[in-house]
Amino acid sequence: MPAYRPPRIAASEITPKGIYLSRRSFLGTAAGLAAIGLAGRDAIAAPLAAKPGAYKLDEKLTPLDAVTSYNNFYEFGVGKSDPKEYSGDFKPTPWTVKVDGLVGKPQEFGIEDLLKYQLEERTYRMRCVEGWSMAIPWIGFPLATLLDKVEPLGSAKYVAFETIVRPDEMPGQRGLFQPLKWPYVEGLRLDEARHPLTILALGLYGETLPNQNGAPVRLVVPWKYGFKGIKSIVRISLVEQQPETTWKNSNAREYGFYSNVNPNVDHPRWSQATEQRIGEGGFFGVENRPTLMFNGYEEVANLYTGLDLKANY
Ligand SMILES: Nc1nc2c(c(=O)[nH]1)N[C@H]1C(S)=C(S)[C@@H](COP(=O)(O)O)O[C@H]1N2
Ligand SMILES: [Mo]
Repeated sequence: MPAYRPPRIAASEITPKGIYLSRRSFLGTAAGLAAIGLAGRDAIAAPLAAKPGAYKLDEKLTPLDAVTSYNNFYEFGVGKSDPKEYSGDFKPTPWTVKVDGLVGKPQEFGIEDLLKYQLEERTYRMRCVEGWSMAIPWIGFPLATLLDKVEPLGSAKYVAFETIVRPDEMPGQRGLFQPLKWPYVEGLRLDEARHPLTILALGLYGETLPNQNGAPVRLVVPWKYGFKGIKSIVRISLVEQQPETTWKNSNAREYGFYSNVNPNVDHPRWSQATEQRIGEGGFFGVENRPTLMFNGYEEVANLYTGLDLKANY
């Protein structure tokens, strides 16, 4: 989310170069794994087994090549190709996630610990506030599973998340131009955090997360704009007050705490009524498709009963 209306996405920028997988059933096969190896060798570390989850999409998957080369991850630079290009020095292992705050049992979790939870593959529709979208087969587990382990206290009302600060490995965190204040922080209301759709992702497309997608662990909240999906998480804190969030801190008029996908509430500088699905549109460019309320995940509507979604954007 730069401070200007992003340019229309050039078809040349998003046209998949290699093989892409349009059927998830292909993934389990040897040919599927070989194809992933060819398309994403540079970006992806290791296969990650997961049971097929209940959340599937009857939509074409966004090609792996686009998922791993058209990113927002300002710690590696503000350009869409920067995260892939400049995340090669980032070391996602070893890693621990500290879970603390208003909990009965604060704990530190290694990635090995998180990998023991029942991992599911879930294909989610993803919508960036800038107007582009993807359909991504994530691998992860419900955030609620982790929250249960630490036993939140009754006084906990929100969950705060924090990304790592590592200027030595993240070129966007060093140098003269610092687009954001570090660490990148995000937050959810506790009931949003516990919603079964909210996951911590450890992989995508049958493999562990590439650095540019938030290795080794990131948040995925499919009914909210993409910036809620904080990457490379090192700390999760249960708190009483609404936590600070990076984009609201950066520009509160344009970005709010809730950030629910809502075609009826425009960004001050552009409409949110339609979106461009990355990898679609063929030679002549990208087609617009309508953006759906809550990104199509209407089962979350009851979380917001009585809340004015125009005022609470
Ligand atoms: N730490 C951190 N997390 C982040 C961002 C970032 O700049 N830093 N960008 C956000 C934005 S704006 C989007 S759209 C998604 C993009 O996720 P993807 O690159 O895996 O598609 O990551 C989100 N998480
Ligand atoms: Mo975004």
